[in-house]
Amino acid sequence: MINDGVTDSLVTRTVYNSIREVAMSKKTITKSPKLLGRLAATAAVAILGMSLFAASSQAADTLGAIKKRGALNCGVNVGLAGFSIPDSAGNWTGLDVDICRGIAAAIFGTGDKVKFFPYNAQQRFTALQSGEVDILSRNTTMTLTRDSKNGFEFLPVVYYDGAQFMVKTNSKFKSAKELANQSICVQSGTTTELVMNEFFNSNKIKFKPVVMAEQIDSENAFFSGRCQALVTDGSGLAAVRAGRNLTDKDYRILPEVISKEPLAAAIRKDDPNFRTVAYWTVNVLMAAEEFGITKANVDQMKSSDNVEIKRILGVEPGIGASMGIDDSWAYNAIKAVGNYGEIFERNVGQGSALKLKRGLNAQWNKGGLVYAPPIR
Ligand SMILES: N[C@@H](CCC(=O)N[C@@H](CS)C(=O)NCC(=O)O)C(=O)O
Repeated sequence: MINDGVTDSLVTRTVYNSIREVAMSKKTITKSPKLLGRLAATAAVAILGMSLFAASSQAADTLGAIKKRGALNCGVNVGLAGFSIPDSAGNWTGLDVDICRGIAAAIFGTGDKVKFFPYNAQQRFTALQSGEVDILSRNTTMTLTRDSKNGFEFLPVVYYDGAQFMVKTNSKFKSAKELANQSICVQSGTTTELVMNEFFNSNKIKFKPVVMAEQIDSENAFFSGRCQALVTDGSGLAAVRAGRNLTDKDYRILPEVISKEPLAAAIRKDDPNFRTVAYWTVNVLMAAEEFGITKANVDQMKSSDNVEIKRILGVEPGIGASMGIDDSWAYNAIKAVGNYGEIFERNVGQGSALKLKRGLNAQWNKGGLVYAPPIR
């Protein structure tokens, strides 16, 4: 079984167990006629379970519930500089936070109608599955099993990342391959735990994993010298370092990028209408950067002659209405948080403590992977 920080849903587990039970009893089928009845019943339960799962994944009206509640419930990290962090007054900022504010603005006209719920790596999936939050916007890697086993759907990638190692700058380590027999601090319930094992095993390097459930314990173990390296997403390392007012003069990130970690917000696969709104809001923030629409010029841009800009900003009506929201959905989202480039720079880019380069996160026509499909 793949351990990808995935928590099985009850229904998935029940169906899986029923099918396994059927498979295991196949051998004795001819010896016990009673068993045939039991098998039929077990299979029926499995099918019922599957159809209940399918029904529940069709039935919900998440968008309606959000509108009725008057706020979007957004799951975020407990505190990761640049991505989601509360200030002393409890105001949340960060790239992941702005994605939720943008979606809230598309629905309600203001980015303030959003409630933030902080989760550690292990809690996050149950929170989304149980309906405690409508969306999980928390430095989460899009993977197949998080989709297939948890019943999640990922929105467009907001940060293309990869796992890396951080060491003390004055240590002897210049490459991850020099970490043989060293203690490596890692957080459980993450893709990092998995890719770190794969990296060392495939390179036949022995190492000592120090696995902690809470990021803070993992960080403390590393900064107190219990581990020689800390491993997580490159952006996470920059965030941890910046969060402690440290720079590359103190702690260095080693060059090997040992995995692909496309970070994206996740939603339940239960309401296609909410999916449309959330998915296209992230896209439209990216399109806004491509078309030069900013938080500052969005009003002027309404008089642009460009037909795609007109559609985006609702000057040419119909797009918002087609999703069951106001035609100024994109105008409101951009006005609330700015375009994707502004969100990036403000929170994690050169204008922030993290100082991350755009790299893969540049627009497609600037050498990156950020590519919004047509808004039409
Ligand atoms: N992107 C990876 C790692 C995400 C992750 O949880 N990273 C850690 C290390 S930066 C974190 O954010 N921990 C904070 C916490 O759990 O409070 C994943 O989706 O599994």
